[in-house]
Amino acid sequence: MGAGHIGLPTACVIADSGFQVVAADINEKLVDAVKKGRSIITENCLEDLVSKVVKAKKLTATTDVTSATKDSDVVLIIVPTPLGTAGPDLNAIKSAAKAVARGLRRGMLVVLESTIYPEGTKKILQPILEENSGLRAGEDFYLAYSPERALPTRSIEEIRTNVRIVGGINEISGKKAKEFYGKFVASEVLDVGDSTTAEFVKISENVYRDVNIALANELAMIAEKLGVDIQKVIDAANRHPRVKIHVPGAGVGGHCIPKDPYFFINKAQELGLNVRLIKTAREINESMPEHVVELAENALEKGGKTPADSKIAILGYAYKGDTSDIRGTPAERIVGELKALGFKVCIHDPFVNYSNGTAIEKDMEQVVSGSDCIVVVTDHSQYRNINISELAKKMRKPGIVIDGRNIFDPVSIRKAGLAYYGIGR
Ligand code: SAJ
Repeated sequence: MGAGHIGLPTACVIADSGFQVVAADINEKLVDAVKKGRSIITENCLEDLVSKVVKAKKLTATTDVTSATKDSDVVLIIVPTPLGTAGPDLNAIKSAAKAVARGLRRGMLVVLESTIYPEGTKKILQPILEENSGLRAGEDFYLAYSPERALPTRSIEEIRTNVRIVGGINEISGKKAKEFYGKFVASEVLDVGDSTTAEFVKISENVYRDVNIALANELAMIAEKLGVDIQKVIDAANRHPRVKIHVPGAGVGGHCIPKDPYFFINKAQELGLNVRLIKTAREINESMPEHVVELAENALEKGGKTPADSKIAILGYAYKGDTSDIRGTPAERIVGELKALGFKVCIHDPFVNYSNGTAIEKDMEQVVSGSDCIVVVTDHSQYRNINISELAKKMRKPGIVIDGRNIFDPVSIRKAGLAYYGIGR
């Protein structure tokens, strides 16, 4: 249930391992594309795999979740839990659960893969399934949690090869889930003993990343003031066998890392706890787009430019390199704030075609030509190979580079006659 960014690659991997799979989704466009052996989800190798398993008649698609459930032995719920005003929004899980419950039969296994609050499988999902089916979880049907942990751009490979975490609402449910995932996961399937622990694992992983990126960003702020290059510091510090400092940058985007900390923040509040570190990390990372705007604004002012006579070229709109995914991208805020300040902004991205009414160009030369300032927002591979001296020729004086992903060598940029500002360098 749910044939989106993770659901569809998962359906394909399972179908490719020999199971008969039906991808059920409320989005007709998505379902129609799958029926034709195509994908409207962009993910490496996905198009080919959808086509292969549909041709082999191993994967079909439907918008009728209840009948898809009736025809199945295992149901995986893989729907989004986007950040709403009061925290992560669980409505998709709840409505999927109702539709699944109406098709539930004895002996089936239901697994939730979407990120949810700790205790969510037992306290949110289980009652909906039981009330709408009249069956008892853990007795009449089995219920487990197994977080999807695949990195967008490498989803197919990671669904197949990452260690798979499972936890049941009772022992037999965990055992059934482990047995199922063991049929197509190439590495270990780790039963952590219960669904709440499995939920906790998933949120912890993304919080770990958020807090570590925030630390890198905070160190970068100190380095910037001291005139120290944070990348030199990180490269040297990471030679220590027990240190792994993350990469400071223009902001943390995507649909997981900026949202998942709120599962802990809200749950902790309910438990009477104040999780200061997790909240502060969010604040630091959320402030980074604004910092990038300030760097550009200050550098242009120093160069004697006003917003009215400045053109800014944004390189990259996606939330991370080499993807067209713009969910939660820091670029949206950077562009919005620069425009609000009165700057003329042009955007280049090799993969992204649109953004809320703003044209995104594919021709980098056109975007960069005549600009006073370049702001790198996304670390697309192609930007790392830019010919700096050619770039300098196309820009207007004074020529400023704001490197929001620390992908350039400051020395070569300055040698080319451009001013360089990175995050912490
Ligand atoms: N970023 C930094 N500095 C870093 C690393 C990343 O600023 O050192 C930024 C990136 O530019 C990007 C954002 O963070 O804007 C997130 O990118 P990401 O590649 O780190 O993570 P996601 O959101 O694409 O995928 C994460 C993954 N989680 C972990 O690595 C712990 C993935 O495995 C999960 O499946 C996914 O979240 C999810 O669905 O939860």
